[in-house]
Amino acid sequence: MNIYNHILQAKNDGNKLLAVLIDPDKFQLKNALQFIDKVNKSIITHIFIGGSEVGQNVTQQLVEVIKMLTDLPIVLFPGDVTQISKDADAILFLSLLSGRNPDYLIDKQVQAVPLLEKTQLEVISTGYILIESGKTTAVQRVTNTLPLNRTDVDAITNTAKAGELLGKKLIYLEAGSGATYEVPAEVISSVKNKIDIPLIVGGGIRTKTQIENAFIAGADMVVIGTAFEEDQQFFEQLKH
Ligand code: 1GP
Repeated sequence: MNIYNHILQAKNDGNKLLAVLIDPDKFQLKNALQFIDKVNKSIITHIFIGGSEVGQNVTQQLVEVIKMLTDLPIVLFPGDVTQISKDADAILFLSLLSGRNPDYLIDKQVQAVPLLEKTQLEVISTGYILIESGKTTAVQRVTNTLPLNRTDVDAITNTAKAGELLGKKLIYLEAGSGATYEVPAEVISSVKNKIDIPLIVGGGIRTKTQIENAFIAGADMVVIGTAFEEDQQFFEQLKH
């Protein structure tokens, strides 16, 4: 089964998914063996690879190494076209729907086409929505866009619905890596009630309770980067 159909099936069956986000810019290759061993023994279902500010070729190297160490699906979550690796399994083909910068709505995607044509990557069209989270995050800085106001539930929900109507296969609510506040539960549940496609939520989630709250509110998949980077004991805590 391809990766999207698996996510869709999990959503329909009510099985929750958890992704670890590895940022090639921050991750030390020498720690890969130990880190991925923890990932393999945990409840994590997907490995996302990507970041807002990543040097050329770093992603390709990282994907090659991680692929040797795990059977989990490797999904690119690219901040730029330079982060496309043919050795991953799938790519979230992101369009930044919360912003009004044409570069991140359509231009990067056009640039990506000739690169994607050289790969077998499963391309998953994803509406990416950045939500204000208490500080200026890297996504905001790099894309030069404003996040949506976290209290404007209608604007966020309508943006997500517009993404679905445009044909996106996933909606990703993003507070930004290292966010002070995660996406509010009322935002997640409002979006969930409005769309039929799977819903991913990430940014600023650091505790088991926050993960559970996101799932209860309606997230089908939660993505965590910083908490695993900073505290590998967190893998253990999630088992209980
Ligand atoms: C994934 O950007 C997030 O959507 C990851 O955020 O690093 O705060 O977990 P954290």
